[in-house]
Amino acid sequence: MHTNWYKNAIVYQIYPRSFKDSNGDGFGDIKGITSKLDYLKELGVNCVWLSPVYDSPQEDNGYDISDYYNIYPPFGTLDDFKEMLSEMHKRGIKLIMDLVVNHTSSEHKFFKDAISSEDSKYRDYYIIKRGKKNGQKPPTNWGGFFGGSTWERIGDTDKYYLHLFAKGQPDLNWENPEVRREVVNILRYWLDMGVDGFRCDVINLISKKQDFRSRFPTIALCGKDAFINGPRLHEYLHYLYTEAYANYDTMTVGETALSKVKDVKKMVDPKREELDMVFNFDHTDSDNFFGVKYLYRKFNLKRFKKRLSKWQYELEGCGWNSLFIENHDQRRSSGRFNTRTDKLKFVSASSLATSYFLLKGTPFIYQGQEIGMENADFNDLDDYKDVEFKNMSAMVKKNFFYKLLIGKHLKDVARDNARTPMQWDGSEYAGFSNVSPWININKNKDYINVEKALSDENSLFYYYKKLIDIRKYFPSIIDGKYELLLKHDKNIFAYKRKLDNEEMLIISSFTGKVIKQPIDLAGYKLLLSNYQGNVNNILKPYEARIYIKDNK
Ligand code: ISL
Repeated sequence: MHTNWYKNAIVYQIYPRSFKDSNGDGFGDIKGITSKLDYLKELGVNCVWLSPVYDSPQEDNGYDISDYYNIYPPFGTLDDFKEMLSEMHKRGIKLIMDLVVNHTSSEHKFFKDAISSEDSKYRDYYIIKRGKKNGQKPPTNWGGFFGGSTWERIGDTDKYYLHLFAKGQPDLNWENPEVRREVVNILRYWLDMGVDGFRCDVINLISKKQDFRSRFPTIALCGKDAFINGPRLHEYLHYLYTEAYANYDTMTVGETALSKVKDVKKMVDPKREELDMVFNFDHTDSDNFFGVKYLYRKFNLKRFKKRLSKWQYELEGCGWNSLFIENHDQRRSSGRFNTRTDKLKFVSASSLATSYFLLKGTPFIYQGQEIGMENADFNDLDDYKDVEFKNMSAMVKKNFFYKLLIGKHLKDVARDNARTPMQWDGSEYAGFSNVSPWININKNKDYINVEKALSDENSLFYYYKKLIDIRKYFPSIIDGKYELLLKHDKNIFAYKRKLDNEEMLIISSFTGKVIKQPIDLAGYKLLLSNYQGNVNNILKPYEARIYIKDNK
């Protein structure tokens, strides 16, 4: 029943509210996605990860679910969903959905019932504790992912509910077996409909230490040892596997921010039957301190390589990696990781793409990444809509210490940077919609758009397409061992992938300068480069090359 198709998957992430609006309300929808499947087919991906489309009050753009069995009406209907799924399958594209089960929305009927009375059948579905000082103070000093306390008082009672994210995202109590059973029902419902797997949102947070006591104060995420990689996490993951995934040919990828490789090894060891792979953020955090994106730190290639390589080496033979440089929570990679938005844009973006795409694991492309979409960079702070941004800006306004520490970078790291509408063409609303959309379109839509990319055979789009072809063709890219070269070089990311006689050599320059190319290329044949006319011992600005050698 269970195959390893996830190893051959090339995944495209769709953030539905910003992908394509089909009915002129300025908001992306499911029919819009269906209308663009031929575009995905042309790119060559064979799987889509769809960010949440379930019914939701949208406080956190759908990561706050009020009904797991229905679609948010502005996205369309269940019939639209089934049609999209069948059109994907016709094109050989699988679909993994976002599974958000660390928390529900506060509008979910279970939560509404739970807080309506101490005797509610659903009271124990959530984490509700008595506050300190007769309910005047929260039960603990824990700090949440979007800033502020993790506790919200229930009316004027002395009780508080736990929410690691926004107030409208109460955490579920996984200690309660009925909660776990309900999650299995949700999984089976979508799997029975034909969905191929799940991206499991913040799945490393579902098990909490049960002491519920305060911790030594820290600037961010105080108390995190109580909720990251909790004591029963592996047990819960295995339960979902045996009760749901085992009966279907699924792919699962868990989001595990701030988990360490040693914790993840157990989650992705196939023998333990938990998850197929996880998203870790060590490499995307290489331009900040302590995994806190507001604490900006200059990008450093050695650190980036070291972090990626650590996961490559540590999971070799015992688990699988996911590979990504963008998603809906990260700012755009264009202009990040030493890449450029000037005339070196194409070479720098394609060099970065080469470096991550041919590592061992399943690659993900976030919508718009393939055409080099850039940060929103709005002038007016009111144009940012994200709940995280609003909470953090409010904190910065209120607190001088925060202003000093993080105020400067708020806009650079805003999640809306990657959430502006997909730029299909250069028309007034970028071909996304025929009315003004829910969030502004990037000013650069005239020259960065799909229509332009498709009409230029040297575009980033076609470069990604070639990388995808290479992944599909050469077995060493799927199963070959990884070997980092030039570990101490601060400008070049180079590595080998080896399987039996087949050996691939990948070289990516991360600098705008012309530099020496130090690797002996004897016996290698050039497969792809982002320049024409390569000179063996010289690398042009951001030059990338992929070589093959047959050791027979
Ligand atoms: O975006 C982040 C910080 O800016 C991350 O810490 C993020 O909150 C974390 O990776 C969890 O993300 C996921 O769960 C959140 C949701 O807001 C994100 O969009 C989702 O990817 C809560 O469901």
